[in-house]
Amino acid sequence: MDSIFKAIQASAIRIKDAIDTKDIGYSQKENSSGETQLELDIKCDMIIEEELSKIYSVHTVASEEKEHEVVLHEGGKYFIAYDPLDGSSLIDVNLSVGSIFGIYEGAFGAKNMVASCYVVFGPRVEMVFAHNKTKLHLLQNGDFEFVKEIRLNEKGKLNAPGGTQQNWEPYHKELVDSFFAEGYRLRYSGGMVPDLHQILLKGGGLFSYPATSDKPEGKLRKLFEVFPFAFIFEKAYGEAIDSKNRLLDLEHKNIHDTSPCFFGSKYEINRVKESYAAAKR
Ligand code: FDP
Repeated sequence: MDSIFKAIQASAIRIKDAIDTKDIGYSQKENSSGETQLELDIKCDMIIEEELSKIYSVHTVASEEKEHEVVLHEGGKYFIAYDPLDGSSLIDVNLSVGSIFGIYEGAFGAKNMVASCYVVFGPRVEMVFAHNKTKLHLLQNGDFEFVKEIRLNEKGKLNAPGGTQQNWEPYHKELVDSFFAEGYRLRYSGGMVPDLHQILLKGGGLFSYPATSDKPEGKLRKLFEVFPFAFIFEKAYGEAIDSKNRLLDLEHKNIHDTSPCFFGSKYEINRVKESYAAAKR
């Protein structure tokens, strides 16, 4: 596991350099979700695959930017799903972006997740790695240094509601509004990594990306985004559900499957469960 952690750190340093210096123009290609890829998306994907291919314990990788999985070492035991540059549409306006990694043992699947990690590329580069605990590291002078363990409070103050409001179910809008009525503050940049990072570091709150009329299965991808963050939130004493079920109990059929998702501290997640259960009764 330590060698994987080091390979992710090496990728992060190279990605930071690519973000700072490389062309961010659109390529002629689309990813499997039908989004036009940036040259930078492709570059970051390549960097991560190169770094992970140096680690013999990595059996297979799956990338949000690739249609199919790639077998790296038949004898390895880890299956790593990664989103090389999440929120890359925010690059041209210079908002924070991130890379996300889900580390599975034996095969891809929520029940096989053994660790997860993300890197935020903001004014500073930070890495959060969850194995037994959720730990924050900061890139300083070319090295990632441990900063602290991340622990959520029982209740937070931030509300990050994703998805197009026009397409929300009325009961979802009521739920979001009820948090604002309780004094919660809106914090939403449109990048999953910085939005969830903010909730983790400010002690709690709610990030939601619900089922909507145009996206009944949600937008965010299970293996690359939803399961890794679910693991991180649980190890930080928070919770992560699809409105009813624990995200890490969900199955997937295709590596690019999506799910509605809610991440937060215990108080907010209980409120989500109660209001969705009442709406569906
Ligand atoms: P993006 O499309 O810019 O890559 O992963 C998809 C994602 O960003 C997440 O980072 C983000 O939380 C979400 O989409 C934002 O979606 P909305 O614009 O629909 O809120």
